[in-house]
Formats: sequence, C-alpha cells, structure tokens
Amino acid sequence: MKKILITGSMGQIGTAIAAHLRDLYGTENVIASGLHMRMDSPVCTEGIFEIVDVTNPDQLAKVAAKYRVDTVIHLAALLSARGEEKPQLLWNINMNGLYNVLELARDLNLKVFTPSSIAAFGPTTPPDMTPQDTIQRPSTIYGVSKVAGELLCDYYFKRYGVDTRGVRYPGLISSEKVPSGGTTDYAVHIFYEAIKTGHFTSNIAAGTFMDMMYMPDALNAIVDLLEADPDRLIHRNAFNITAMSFDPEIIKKAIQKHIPNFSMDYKVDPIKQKIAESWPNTLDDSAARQEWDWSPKYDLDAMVEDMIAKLRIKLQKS
Ligand code: VAH
Repeated sequence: MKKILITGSMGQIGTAIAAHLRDLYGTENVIASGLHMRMDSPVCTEGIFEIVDVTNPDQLAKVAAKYRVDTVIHLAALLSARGEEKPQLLWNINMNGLYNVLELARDLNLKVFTPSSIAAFGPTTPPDMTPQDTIQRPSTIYGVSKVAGELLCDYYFKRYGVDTRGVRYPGLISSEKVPSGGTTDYAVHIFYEAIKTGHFTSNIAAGTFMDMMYMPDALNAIVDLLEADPDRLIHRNAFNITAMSFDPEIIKKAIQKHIPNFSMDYKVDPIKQKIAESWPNTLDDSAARQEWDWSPKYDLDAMVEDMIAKLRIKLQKS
C-alpha cells in the first residue's frame, strides 16, 4: 500500500484517517479528497488535497492517474439520519459513488476499503451479540445502501478479482470532527456540551443500547484489515467490529466520573430513535478477531478519559 486516495476526507472518519495515514505512510503518499477545500482544515493544508465528487467518474480517474494511486479508502457517503431526509441524494452518493470507485479499481487493479455499518442490520436481526452472518433487512435507506454496498464489493471481488475489504462500523466517537447527520452523533455531542455547558439534552432515549468505538481503534481497523493476509479473509467486506456498547445513561455516568456536576435530560428525536431501535444492541465480532486479529484498545472508561482530555485542550476548558 503506497499511494492512497481517500474520498470523503472532510467527514468524521476522513478527517482522522488522513492525518493517521500521512504519519504512517508519508505525506506524499496520501491524497485526501472531498467536495470542497477548507483552508482552516489540516486535511487540506497539511498534505495533498484534491476536489473530487465521487459521483463523477472522470474526476476520480483523473486524480487516480495523476498520483498513480494503488489503494482507495472510500468514505464519501451520507449517514443514516440525513439519508432519511434525502433518500434519493443518499442513493446517488452512496451507491453511484461506490460503483464508480469499484469500476476504477477494476480498471486500475486498485485495493479498496469502504465501510459498512451496524446500520446494515434491521429490526428482524437478532439484536444481542448480532452474528457475523445473519438476517439483514434494514429499515433505512442508509442501511439498504450498506447491504447493497457489501454485496457489490463481494461481487467485484468474486467476478473481477478486485481486492475489496470493509468493516461494519458501530457509532464512532472522535475529538477531531463533530459528526452530523448520524444517529449515533449524540455520543460525540455529549462530550462537547459536558465541557462547554455542563448539561446535555440527549435525542436518544435512555435504555437504547448501540455499539460504539473510539476513533483510534476505527483507524487501526482500516490499516490492519488493508494489511491483512488476504488468504485469511473469509468475510472480506463486512466484518462486524465493536469496542463497547452503551446507552445515554451509561455514558453520562462515565463522564460524571470526570465532571461530577454534569447533568443530562432528554428530548428524543423520533426519527433517530426509530433508527437506533432498529439496530443491534451488541455485536459478535469474533470473525474479525479470528481472520485478521481485530482487537480494540479503548473501552468506555479509556475513551471517556481521552476524549475529555483532548476536548479540554481543543475547547481551552479545564
Ligand atoms: C450513523 N454514525 O449514525 C453513523 C453510523 C452506526 C452508525 O453508521 O449513521
């Protein structure tokens, strides 16, 4: 893996993975890309950045040829809640964007990582310790695009030999970029409000458990899976991975260990709540552990401690 193109670099994962890969592989070997350039973002100012609309195959091909790319980390996508507002836009970006990346990979023999999500499961999926191979009847357009994406990546591997790989991410928690349009966004916003105001209003109800992961583990998963021995990979494009599972009450109590006066109340968003209730409570990630040695480093308490330390610096609050 020498020349890596990242799509969707201005998003929550994209922002973090650009810096991580530049450290790992060298700034000159990482091409970040997105719809817009922002001169206040290190993604654009601390390395190579190109304007790429993934729904435009010519733009993708031009950048891939310009830098002789050999790997694409394809992250450009709309998330679950935004997708319910704009299903047609989500389908165009999430599916035509992925199709264009896979066609480019077929032409140029590129390796492709693109994430699926716990959103690929639905209300009829077994919710506790959700198996690697099980029922996938998601009730969101985002989830439909994730199942279709998993199957499309499998097809391009089996039909054309494209080296496609992916994981089903849980909710991701990070200090670099505030996510938007996601159902799990509350688990990031709670930290900002705990530090800035000492109070948070959760839009997800108490008792709603979702799998979550701290961003450093999410980034290691991308690199470890891309570097994994292909002969060990059975599931390839849709590995369940997780690090923790909690509801708003559990994360509130974990934050109160560091900010004792932190308080929380609820104003449940019915659309996000319905989405959250359709997703698993906990995942079985044994296939990832067996096939490429997946092993998260951060549990809930370690993540909370690191997030608060980083955000206190970022927000200049003690
Ligand atoms: C979302 N953060 O909330 C994304 C993710 C598992 C959730 O796919 O839509």
